[in-house]
Amino acid sequence: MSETSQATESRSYPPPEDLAAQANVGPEVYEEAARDRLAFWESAARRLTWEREWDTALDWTNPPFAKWFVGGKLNVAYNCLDRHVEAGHGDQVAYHWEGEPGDTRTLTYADLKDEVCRAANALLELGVQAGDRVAIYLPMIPEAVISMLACARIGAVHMVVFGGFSADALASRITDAGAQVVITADGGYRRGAPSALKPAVDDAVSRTEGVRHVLVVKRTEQDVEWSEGRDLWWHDVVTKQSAEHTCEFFDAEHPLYIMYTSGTTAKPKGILHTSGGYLTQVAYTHWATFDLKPDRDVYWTAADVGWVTGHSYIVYGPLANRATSVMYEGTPETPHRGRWFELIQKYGVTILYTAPTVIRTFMKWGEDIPAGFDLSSLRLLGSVGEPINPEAWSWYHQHVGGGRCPIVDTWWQTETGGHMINPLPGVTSLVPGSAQVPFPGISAKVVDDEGNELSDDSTGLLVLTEPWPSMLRTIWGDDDRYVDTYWSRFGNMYFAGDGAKKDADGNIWLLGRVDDVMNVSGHRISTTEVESSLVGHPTVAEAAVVGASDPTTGQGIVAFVILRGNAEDSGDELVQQLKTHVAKDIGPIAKPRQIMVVQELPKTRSGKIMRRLLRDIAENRELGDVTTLTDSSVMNMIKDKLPAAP
Ligand code: 6R9
Repeated sequence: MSETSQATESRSYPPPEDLAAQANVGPEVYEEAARDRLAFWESAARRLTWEREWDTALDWTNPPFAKWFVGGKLNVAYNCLDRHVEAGHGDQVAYHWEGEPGDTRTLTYADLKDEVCRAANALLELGVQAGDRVAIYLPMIPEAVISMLACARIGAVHMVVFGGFSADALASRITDAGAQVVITADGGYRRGAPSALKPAVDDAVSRTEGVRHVLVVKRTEQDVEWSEGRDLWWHDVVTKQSAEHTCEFFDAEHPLYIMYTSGTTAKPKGILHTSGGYLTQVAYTHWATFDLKPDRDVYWTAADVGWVTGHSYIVYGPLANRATSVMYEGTPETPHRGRWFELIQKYGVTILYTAPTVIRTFMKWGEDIPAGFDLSSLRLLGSVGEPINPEAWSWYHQHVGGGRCPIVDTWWQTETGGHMINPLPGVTSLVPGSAQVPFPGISAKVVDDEGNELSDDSTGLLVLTEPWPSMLRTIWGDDDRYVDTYWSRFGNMYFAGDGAKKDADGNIWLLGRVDDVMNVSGHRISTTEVESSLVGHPTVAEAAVVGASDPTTGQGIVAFVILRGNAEDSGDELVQQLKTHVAKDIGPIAKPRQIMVVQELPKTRSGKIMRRLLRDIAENRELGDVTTLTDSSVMNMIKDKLPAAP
């Protein structure tokens, strides 16, 4: 198949008839939301249980500081657990949890409620009060979810740090958030071996002030250093608590969590989310985008809770909707490359949500692996984190979804809290590679540098023109930076930082971060487009493209590619072939100056390629901050392979 770059993508997949006939939402939601956006979000909020209903849906009198559902009171954990147990669903499985070594735990809604109440009582005993910050640095074990909900239950603000991040990254976040308690584990399992967490916490806490207690879950039984008085075992402190806890109800705008965004810029930003609007939008989008049927579906977000995707679509959305979920601790290749497919088969997963980077990895490993498992339970697939290249879309559609499952490509951000641009599976005809249309009740546009709306495939900037319920409320401790970063460029519109274009059918194509747009001899070329073209070549599994400064053209295109499992690296010949392929696909101006075949690419927890580091390499610079890489050794591997720059 050669017509796979975004420029030429023209396939369209209408919704499967049986799905459309029973879908949770139909085309009417777009009309309802267009008629009265606030009334639409109010009806979405009524899917939750409120102790007191709000007086005002939206207070936007002090933009860009939004308040949603003003006057309303609710408890987020109550909405995720107690109300389902009270309605007679206590025996329903909330999580089928699977550890990397193959150990399992099944938590029903009643079990989870009990565990959360115990943890809430323990936090109270440790002196944690509503509004206090609690850092969570755990592997993908049930205690991660339990800790988050225990905080929510007592009104404490959680701040989850991805377990793969360094002590440095943890220390700066603990300091910035002012956390008083850290919840961690001795370690977790990663690639077949126990990987320690506690030493990083000891290191981080020694460099910060204000941490009174470190609560430690025993997971791997590794030896740990112990600071008497400060450190406490989870099994000593939590397990003995009562499973009764009467929850308090908090204002809709009570802070729920802080999540630091991945280090694609200098100092990480503490994105603040609050309770009522956030839960409204994540619950509603989870239900509508994935057509979730709580009595039938087995839902799996295969991602880490340390990423916003885990917060919204492993924890809050699925639990608010009473979903049965799968949660998996480890990596896709442990103990073998079919592990995910084995889990889909074992639990009868019906909905799978993951990132394009994983799909491209599966492509590299070859389609024989998914073909070895029974994946017939799947009925819907989702994608998040990056544009999904049409080639990867087709592979996912065919080799995972058996050609029958719609793929919902969801564009959103840590800052937006929930889905913003995506198709609806019972309504939208899918166009591979495009996230397509704003979610009902969301207003998005593509504009030029002056803020004028663009259409017809002109490349511009994505903006959101109206406030939405799950929007960030500020950057923790830095209102000015919030205004500067997101609202100063266009005044009254939210600047997302993504390049985008809108086609004649109204579909929005995301083109990567604005700083990923290259300027070659005065032409704006998106890294995403060149990457998509490369991945469209039969030998390439994954590609990362950066613009490196060039004395003649301003910037020159430098590509790093990973080959598919069955492709042969014929050296120069292959590189020439790939250059010609891109030139034919997009145009001679997009022909890469240099292409390097590598084994791995530097990625963040969410699978985003850290192009900043590749640019450092392409321009022969010292490497910048690598604290948010999942594996910092890949940079040395790439450097070692490097020919001298031309
Ligand atoms: C949820 C999440 C946000 C950035 C965002 C954009 C990119 C996410 C995407 C996508 C194209 C999609 N992004 N989903 N680009 N299509 N479906 O990823 O949050 O980690 O904060 O990243 O990710 O560039 O601006 P976060």
